[in-house]
Amino acid sequence: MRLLMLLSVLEVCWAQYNPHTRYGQTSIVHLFEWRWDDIALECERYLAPNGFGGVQVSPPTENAVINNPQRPWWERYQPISYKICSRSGNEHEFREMVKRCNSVGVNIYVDAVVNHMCGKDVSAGISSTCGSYYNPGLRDFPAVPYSGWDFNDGKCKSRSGEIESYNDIYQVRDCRLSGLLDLALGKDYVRSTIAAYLNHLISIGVAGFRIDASKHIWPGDMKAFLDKLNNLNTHWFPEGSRPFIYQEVIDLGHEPIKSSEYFGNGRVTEFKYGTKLGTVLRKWNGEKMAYLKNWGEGWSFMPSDRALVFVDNHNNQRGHAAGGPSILTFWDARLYKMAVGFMLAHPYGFPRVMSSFKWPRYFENGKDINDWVGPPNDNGVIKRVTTINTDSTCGNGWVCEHRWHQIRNMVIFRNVVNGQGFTNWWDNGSNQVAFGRGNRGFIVFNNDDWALSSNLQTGLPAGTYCDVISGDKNDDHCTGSEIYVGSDGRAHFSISNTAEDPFIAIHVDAKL
Ligand code: AAO
Repeated sequence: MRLLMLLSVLEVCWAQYNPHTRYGQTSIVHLFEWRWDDIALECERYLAPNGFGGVQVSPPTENAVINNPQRPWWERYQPISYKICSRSGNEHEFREMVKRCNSVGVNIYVDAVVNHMCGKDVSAGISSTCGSYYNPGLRDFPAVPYSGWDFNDGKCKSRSGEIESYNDIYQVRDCRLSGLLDLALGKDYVRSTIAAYLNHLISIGVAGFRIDASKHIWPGDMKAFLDKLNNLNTHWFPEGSRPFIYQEVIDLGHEPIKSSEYFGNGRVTEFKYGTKLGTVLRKWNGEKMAYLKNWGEGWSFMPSDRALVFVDNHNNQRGHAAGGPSILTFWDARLYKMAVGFMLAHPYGFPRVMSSFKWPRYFENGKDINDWVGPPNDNGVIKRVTTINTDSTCGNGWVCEHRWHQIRNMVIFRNVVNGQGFTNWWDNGSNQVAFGRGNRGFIVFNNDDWALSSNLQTGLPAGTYCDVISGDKNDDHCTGSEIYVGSDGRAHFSISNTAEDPFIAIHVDAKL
C-alpha cells in the first residue's frame, strides 16, 4: 500500500506533465527563431539570473529551404530529415547550447515537428539546410529514410488528399495539413524513427517537447511513440524523469476534436486562454476584468495541471491559426504587458512567455501580407541578438519581450509566490481588479477609463514594498513607486488610467 502511494507520488513528480524546471522556476520562454549560440548566451547572462525555467527552441532539424517567398520563418515546419542542422545552427552548436543552459539550470524544450515532412509541392532537389537530397513528389526522404510506405496517402479519404473539413476527425488525422506530407504514425517503423529522433535529443540533455500539430496525430499513435521515449538524461535530471510533453492542439470549443483526448499523453496548449484574455483587456463583447474572478476552469478551460498557457504564440501573433483579432502582442505593448502580468500572477496553468522578432507588418484587406517574413537576417543568415545595455532590451530587430522589465519582474513574481493560493480578490465591478497569492504577493490592475484609488487587503506582512512594475528593488531602495502595507495587511493603491503601465505588483522579495 505504502509502495503504491509512493509510486503515485513519484508518477506526479516525474511524469510527462512536469516541466522539471529547477530551483522553483515556474515559467518558460519561447525564443522564436533564435540561434543556438545566442540562446546559450541568453541562458547565462539573462534567463538564469532572472528565474526563467526553460526555453522553447524552434524546430532544430534539417528543413526544406523555401525561396518563394524568401526564407519564411515557416520553412522550419517542413522537415526533410532528423539531422540537427537548421538556420539556428548545427548539432555541435545545439549540444553546446543544451550543455550551457543546463549548467545554469535553464531547460531546453524542442519544438518537435513529427506529424509530417515538407509540403508536397516543394520542388525536389538539394535545397535543404544541410544539403540532404529529398523528393516530395516520390515521397522519398533518404536521409531519414522515409519512402512512400511511410505516408498516409492511401489512408486519407478526402477528395483532394488535404484536410477539407475540421469537422471530420478522420481527415484531420489522416490527410495533409496545408499540403504537408502526412506521416503514417500508425506504422511501427515511423513511430520508432520518430522516437529515435527524440531520444537523440533526450540523450543530448533536452527536458521535453512541444509536439507540433498534435491535433493531426491520433492520440493513440502519439502515445505509441511517446512510450518509446527514454527518461531524461541523469547527468542533469533526477533518475526516472519523463520528458515534459505539451501538445499543440487548437481547441476553441467548436470542433469535434477535443483537447481532453490528449491529456493522457501530456499537457496541451490552451488556446482559449489568449483569445479570451485579449477580449477582456480590449473590453470587447462586453467583457470586463471583474469577470476574471473565476479565470481558469471557471471559463471552461482545461484542468490547470494539463494546461500550457500563453498570451500569444508565433502563429496567432501574426494572424495565423487560432486566435483571431483579439490576441494581444508586442504591437499592443501597453495591454500586452498587463496580459502577461496577469498570466504570470495567476496560478492557472504552466506559462510560456513569447519572445519575438519584428517584421514589417502590413495589412491589405484585413490580412497581414508580410506574415511570412523570416527572422532578422543577412542574406539568409540569422542575425545575432544584440543587447542594448542601458535598458537591457534588444537590437537588430529582436523584440525580446522577455527582457521588458515589467515582464521579467513578473516572471520573478511567479517564482516568489509559487505554491500559494489565489486570495484576496477585489474588483470594482468593472475593470479595476486585484488579487493576492497567499502572503507572498499582490497585484492590482486598472483598465478602466478613470483613476483607481482604493484601500485593499493584500494579505502581506506589514512593511514598505517596491512596485516591480514601475521599478526595481536595488539594494535597499526602490526605483519605482513604494507601497506601504499596514499591520492589518491593508495598503492604499492609486493608479492613473493614463499611466504607462496601469498596474502595480508587490511581493515579499521586493520588500524594502
Ligand atoms: C506553408 C504555407 C502553405 C503551404 C505549406 C506547404 O503557408 O500555404 O501549403 O507551407 O507547402 C507553419 C505555418 C504554415 C506553413 C507551415 C509549413 O503556419 O503557414 O505552411 O508552417 O511551412 C492548423 C493546425 C495547427 C497549425 C496551424 C498553422 O491544427 O497545428 O494550422 N500550427 C502548427 C505550427 C505552425 C506550422 C504547423 C503547425 C505545421 O504552430 O507554425 O505551420 O508544422 C482552425 C483549426 C486549427 C488550424 C487552423 C488553420 O482554426 O481549428 O487546428 O490550425 O484552422 O488555420 C478561428 C477558429 C479556429 C480556426 C481558426 C483559423 O479562430 O475558431 O478553430 O479560426 O481558421
